[in-house]
Order: sequence, then C-alpha cells, then structure tokens
Amino acid sequence: IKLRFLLCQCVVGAFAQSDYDEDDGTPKEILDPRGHRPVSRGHEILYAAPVGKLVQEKEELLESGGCNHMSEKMGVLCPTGCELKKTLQKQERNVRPTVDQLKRSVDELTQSTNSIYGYVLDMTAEVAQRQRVSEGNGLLVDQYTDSLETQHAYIKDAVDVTFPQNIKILQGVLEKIREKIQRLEKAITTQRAKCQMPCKVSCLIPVVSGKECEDVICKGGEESQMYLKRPDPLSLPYKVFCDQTSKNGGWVLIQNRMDGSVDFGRRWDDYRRCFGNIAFDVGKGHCQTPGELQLLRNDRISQLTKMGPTELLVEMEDWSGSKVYAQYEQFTVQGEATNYILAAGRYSGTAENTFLDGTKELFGENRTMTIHNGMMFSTYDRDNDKRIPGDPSKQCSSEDGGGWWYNRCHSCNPNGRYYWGGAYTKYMAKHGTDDGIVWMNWKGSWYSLKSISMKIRPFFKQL
Ligand SMILES: *[C@@H]1O[C@H](CO)[C@@H](O)[C@H](O)[C@H]1NC(C)=O
Ligand SMILES: [Ca+2]
Repeated sequence: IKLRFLLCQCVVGAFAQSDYDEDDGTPKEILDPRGHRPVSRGHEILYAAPVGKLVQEKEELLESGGCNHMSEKMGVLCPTGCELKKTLQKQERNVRPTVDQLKRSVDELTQSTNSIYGYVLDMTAEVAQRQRVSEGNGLLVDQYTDSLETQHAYIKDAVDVTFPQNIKILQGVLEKIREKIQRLEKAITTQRAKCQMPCKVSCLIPVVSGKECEDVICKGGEESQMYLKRPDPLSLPYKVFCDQTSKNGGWVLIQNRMDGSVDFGRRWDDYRRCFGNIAFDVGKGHCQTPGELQLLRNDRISQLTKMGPTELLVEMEDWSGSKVYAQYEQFTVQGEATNYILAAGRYSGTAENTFLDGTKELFGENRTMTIHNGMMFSTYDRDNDKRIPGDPSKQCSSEDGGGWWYNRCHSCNPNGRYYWGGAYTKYMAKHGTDDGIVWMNWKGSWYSLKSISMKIRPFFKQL
C-alpha cells in the first residue's frame, strides 16, 4: 500500500509537471481556473502562445530598428536570424528549468518505476515461493488424502465385509448357545417335574427289605441298589440306597455328589427332610445307580447314629480317576434341638483326616478353625458356624455353597458347588471363596472333586 501511494504521487506529479510545461512558465496562468486546458490539446496551445508574444516583440524590435531586409520594400524581416537566436535564448531561459524539472521528474519516475519493478519482481518471487509452498502443502494434503482414503477403504471394508462376517460367526455361536440353553431349560423343566415330590423315585423296589443295608444283605439283597429300610418296627419303612460292595457292603448312602445335577445350596428345611434323587433305573429294571442326594434326612441320620455305634465312609474321586477315602469308626449326629452336632472319631483312610485335624495347609488357630468335629450344621438360612456369631453377613454356608458342619469355615466341603473339570478360581466362585466340592488335605481349596459320597453302617468291631 505504501508503495502504491508513492506510485500515485509520482503519476500526479508527472501530470502536474506537463501542465506546467504547457503554460509557458507563467505560474499565474496555472493557478487561474480559466487557464486550465484539456490535457489532450495542450501542445497546440504551447506553440500558439509564444507566437503572440513574438508578434509583440517584433513590433518592439521594429521600433528599435532591428534586422532589416536587404530590400526596403520588403520591410522588416521578422523574426530575423539574430532575433531568433535572442528569442531562442530567451525561450531557453524559460524552458530550461522546466526541462530540468521534467528531467528530475522523469528520473524520479524511473526510479519509482524501478523500485516498483523490483517490488513486482519481489512479489512475483514471493508468489512463486508461495506457490511452491502451496504446492508442497498440496502434496502433503494429497498424501493425507491418500492415507485417509486408504483408511476409509479399510474401514469400509471392515464395516462392509469383516463386521458382517464376524457378526455372522457370533450369531452362529449365539444360536448354538441358545440351543444349549433351550436343551438345559428343557432338562431343568423335566427335572423339576420329576422333583415335585421330594425323594420320589419311579423305579421298582426289590421285595427284600431290612432294618439296615447289612440286614438286607443277609436277606439276599446283595446288589447295590435301592431298598426299603425299616430301622424299627414302630416307624414306617423308607427307601434307601444300599452300597453292598464297598468294604464288605452294608452301607446306607446318606450323601452323594456325582454330576452337579442337584443344587445343594438349600434351606435348613430341605436338609431336615431330604432332596435329590435316590437312584435311577438305567435299564436293568431296578434302581441300581445312585443319584445326587442328601438322601437321608439329617434327623434320620441322627436317629440311625443313635441306634448304636455307627461308622462313616467318605469316598471321593478326582477328575483323572484317582480315588481316596476317609473312614471314621465313630460317627454321630445329634438331634435338631442341638443343630445336628457332628462327632467323628478313629480315622483311617487315604484322604487325610479333615474332620478332626483340619487342614494341613494352615497352622495354629487357623487350622483349628477348619476342624469339623463338634460343629453344628449350618445352612444359608440357619447360621450356626463359628464365624463372627450373630453377624448374618458372615455366613460360611452362603459363601461356600451348601449346608454343612461349618466351623470358620471348612477343611472339606462335600456339599459345595459342583465345578466341571476340577480346577476353579476365586473369580469363578460366587463369593470369591473356595466353594467347590473341596477336600483340602487331598486336593487343596481350588480343586472341586468329580464325585464324593458319604455312607454309614452300624459299626461292628472287626475281629
Ligand atoms: C493365621 O492367619 C493369619 C492371616 O492369614 C496370619 O497372619 C497368621 O500368621 C496365621 N497364624 C498362624 C499361626 O499361622
Ligand atoms: Ca456366622
């Protein structure tokens, strides 16, 4: 802008200068509005004016005798050569400053023009530079655009092809899961229908019955299956599963875990009665396969153990087929009034004595807290454990999954949750506690057994 202003000044200056020239060096005439003339016709007037003056001067020269023609008749020669020189000198005097002025103006103008030219050059260079930068930017933008287009293509491909494919796969998986859920629901419905009545069985019961399973053996019931049992003549007979093969047989099955089909996280009343399936008929015409059960009501177990010395056999198997057992020659369960206090004694076996010793993993009072001998029975709705008595939020039974003779809390947990495959973690457990079917002294807290069973029979000292 500054330069453009300069340029304008120069142009105006130049025009002013040319006006000045035309006026024959008489400033008064320039200032006079009437003396103004159109720029286009200035030159004609430039010559006209001096002529008038010359005419006046010629008259003066005539009077003063000036240059004469050789012939008198020809009169005065005007302007003569000498007069011309004089006039020219005079004119030159007037014109020279104007010319000088003009020259200076031209110089100035040239200079201005040069600087403008320089400026234009600079500007062109700058424009070129900017164009280069712009081109560079363009290149960069192009690169970004290319990269963006590539990404867009990739994303579009993902959205158009990969996503639908994955969705299809997931839908397939979902469909399979849905089918599984439907099958499970169907199984549950069937199971629920079957379990409407507690301890109901549909297979035939052999004619042989007895006071004890051992009694049944004596009467010819040598196969392990369901029999009718009548502990004393005054009470009604009831069905039991007799194990007639393990360790000379004669065992009444009182608890059995084998496939996780029965939920053991139950109320006090369920344990007082009984739940689960005593036995199944798998095609032989009789109930020869035991089901998952807490078969004998706690009060019946209590009743049986009070009838005389009773022994307990706990058998268990891990998921690789290894089997161990724990046997107690003395086993009693008190009545409901004392919450079915457990007492066990004289251990033998291969599974380690958890009932009396607690877990080997712990020491001192920590181990003492896992001893089950002498404990009362607890369910999630009846807390009789040794853990912060009176605080309903601290219940071994609700945390560890089943009803049991919990202390604080356990070294074995046969009524815990069934975990398929054995190993489980605290993240899989409902409360982060070892709530599986645990026998700590054999497999530790984070291994849930494949099967475990508890059987009792009258104890007779082996001779
Ligand atoms: C019992 O367990 C607590 C907590 O894990 C521990 O600090 C303490 O040392 C244990 N006591 C014994 C005797 O091991
Ligand atoms: Ca408690």
